[in-house]
Amino acid sequence: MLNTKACIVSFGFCLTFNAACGPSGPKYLGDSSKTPGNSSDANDTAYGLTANTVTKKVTLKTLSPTYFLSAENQGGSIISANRTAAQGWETFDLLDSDGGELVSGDSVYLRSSGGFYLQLTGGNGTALNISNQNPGLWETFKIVKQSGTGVIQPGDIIGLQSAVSNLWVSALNGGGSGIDAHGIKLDAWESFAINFVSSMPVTSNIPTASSSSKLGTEFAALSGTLKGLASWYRANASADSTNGTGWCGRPYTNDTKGFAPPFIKMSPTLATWTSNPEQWKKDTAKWCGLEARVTNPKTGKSELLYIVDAFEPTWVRTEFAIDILIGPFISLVGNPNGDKNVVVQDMQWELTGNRKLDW
Ligand SMILES: [Ca+2]
Repeated sequence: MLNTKACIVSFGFCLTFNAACGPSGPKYLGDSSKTPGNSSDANDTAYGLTANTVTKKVTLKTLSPTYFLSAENQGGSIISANRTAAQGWETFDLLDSDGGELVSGDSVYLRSSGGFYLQLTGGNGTALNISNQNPGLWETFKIVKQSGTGVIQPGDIIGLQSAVSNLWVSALNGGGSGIDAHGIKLDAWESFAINFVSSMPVTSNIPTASSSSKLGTEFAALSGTLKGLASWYRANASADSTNGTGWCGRPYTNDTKGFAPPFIKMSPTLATWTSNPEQWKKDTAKWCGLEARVTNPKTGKSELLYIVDAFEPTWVRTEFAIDILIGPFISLVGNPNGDKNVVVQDMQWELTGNRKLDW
């Protein structure tokens, strides 16, 4: 929540910028007919999505040092290899063009959570961005196992080879900063461990726990059952300072099983998306996606909700107040019919120790 408009405005600008001003040449490797992102290029149609295309959610991690690939702001601009934890921006749709099993040698597209495809750009012919929404030849990569052949399994080491240049996606210095596609073979910097999010347990880096004390000392202040005022908000309403994307970086709807704890709990440094996005992301990396059992003390009704957003300090009346998306709020409390005075004074919430990687 807070004011995400600035971010999204600039995000929109990026999108416009890339669509209008994206690289239009020079062409690469003697190919005189291909323009990045131009889906009307004749040969692009051979690389488009087909009825058979199968999509898997994946994370990709460099090997040494280990960092996750991340689409900044969920796509629309740059992609880097500098995140230590996988959340929404680090989770990609891998589109297996011919469907069936994902096997070594398949043509794939990598799409960010915001719907943007990894793309080889023009210019020097090795730059990558993740800002185009129309998959074509310049967005096509061959996924290849580092060793062996056949079906790609979770944890396999793979490389991504551009269909345009035949060069390999490469993490600069092996990980920790940017990526490009300058690799001439599938070497160490071109190697990524692939994992399929759907095949991962919901719980990942945080152990399953019946008590949130198992979350670690950094969560000590939020262990056990907390009580606070619970209010409601809509996912995309200017009156609620929302625009359809939470501060955890993912789009949501009124029916998302999500809530926002107080901003101050999530960012002790008081970084915001607007003031310091990098610090904000660091601060909230441990919060976004955490699962909580939220219980209405009046009815005993409870729901498992996930942290998807931050609760604007101005409106936080009690230390453990939470703001709940309207859909689950209706389930827990009933329909407030637009009345912001409909709140629950002592809503109970307890972190379960599970985390949903989507957030
Ligand atoms: Ca396939």
